[in-house]
Amino acid sequence: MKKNKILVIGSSGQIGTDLCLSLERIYGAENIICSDLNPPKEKNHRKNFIKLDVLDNEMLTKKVKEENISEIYLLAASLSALAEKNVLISWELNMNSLINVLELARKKIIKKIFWPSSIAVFGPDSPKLNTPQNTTLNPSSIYGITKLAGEKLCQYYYDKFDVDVRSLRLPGLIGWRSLAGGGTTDYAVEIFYHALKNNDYTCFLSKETILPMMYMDDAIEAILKIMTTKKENIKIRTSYNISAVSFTPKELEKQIKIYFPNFNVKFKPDYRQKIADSWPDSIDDQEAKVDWGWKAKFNLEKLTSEMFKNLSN
Ligand code: AKB
Repeated sequence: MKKNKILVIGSSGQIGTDLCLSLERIYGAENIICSDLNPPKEKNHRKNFIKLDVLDNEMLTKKVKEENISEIYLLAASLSALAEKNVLISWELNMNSLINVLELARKKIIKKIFWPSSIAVFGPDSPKLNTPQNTTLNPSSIYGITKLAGEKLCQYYYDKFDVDVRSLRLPGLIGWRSLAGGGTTDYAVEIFYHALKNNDYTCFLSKETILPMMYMDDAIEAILKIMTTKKENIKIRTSYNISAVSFTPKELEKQIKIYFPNFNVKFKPDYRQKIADSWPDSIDDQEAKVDWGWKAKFNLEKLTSEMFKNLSN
């Protein structure tokens, strides 16, 4: 009998780059199919890379059947800042990719799905501090609207067709293996590259903009953990709040200056400021802690030291 495999869609992006490595380590590279429109930067990490457009439903279904895929991690998406510039394309990508994958599960071709939601589901009228799991959700960005609609679809497919789809409301992610792309929280990755290369950085958010953030290793652990938790323990089928750390660009600059005392940040807020202002300062992730034992490991000090250690290597 052919072994079940895992398909990662959007494997060359920020989360995919790290997640594929971990999945390959755990399940064996021969069981992980990495797919994207663009090939991975580090080819040696990707044994099984295929070029795949998730919006090409016929090709997606063909590949899933051919490779005997049982689980899909759907990471392809247009993030918040990019989506504001390309509303229709982003709507199509973010929604139709999810529908295509949910349909594969409804037809029992695959068994399990991971799909990331975001803190972008919250809006200006959600509580700012320790934003709870269940609260007012009126996102003002098109990205947030796609994520909220996606959460509702996940719940619907679970209730109606017993589709095992699991999801996390991810904050801004900070990792060293790849740059972020098209998000409002991207400054928190770019700034590290600038600290190493130049002595200055111009931040597109104001110095006091506080946002929820997470080191990539924590995010990967959360994804692996929620996907391996027993089905009956997954009580939330929209998407779980998860949280690690919250800080402002000024606080991050201060932390970086411990390593690079001459580093200097200028602040020139642009259109992304409005998106950031609509998001929470911090997140309450009680349900994730109780239901599947979530706990973040990296605070601002630890993530800064890990970033510099790995980037300078
Ligand atoms: C973005 O900034 O758009 C993302 C997110 C918080 O979902 N990083």
